[in-house]
Amino acid sequence: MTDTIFAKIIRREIPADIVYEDDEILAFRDLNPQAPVHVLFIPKRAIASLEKAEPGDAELLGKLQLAAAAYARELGMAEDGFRTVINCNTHGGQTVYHLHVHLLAGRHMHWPPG
Ligand code: DGP
Repeated sequence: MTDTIFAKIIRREIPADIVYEDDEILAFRDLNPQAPVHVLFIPKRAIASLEKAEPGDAELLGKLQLAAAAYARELGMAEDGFRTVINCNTHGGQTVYHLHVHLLAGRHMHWPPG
């Protein structure tokens, strides 16, 4: 897998506004926020996209979602609601090929997405 901007963030080679970290996960504010809270939850062990995820990644994928929900709760934004999104490949709008969960919160979101 080729190196990505997120791998550089994990290695602290470029700065990011990190809001959460554990052994397996790093979370930082999106550079181009689409909501008052827009945080990216990424696995430290890189997976290029959801399409490339394997059965052995199931627990890690669950942990990313749970970390996002826990952070929304910590901010007091979980009861009002939030959205998590994984964009996959070109049609999904993925631009960085290191799997990530977007956490969006702090405004009413609409459906369907554009
Ligand atoms: P996606 O389109 O789902 O692949 O989302 C990639 C997101 O990554 C996009 O919302 C912008 C964000 N992003 C891209 N480069 C950087 C960066 O260098 N720092 C941070 N914090 N976010 C970035």
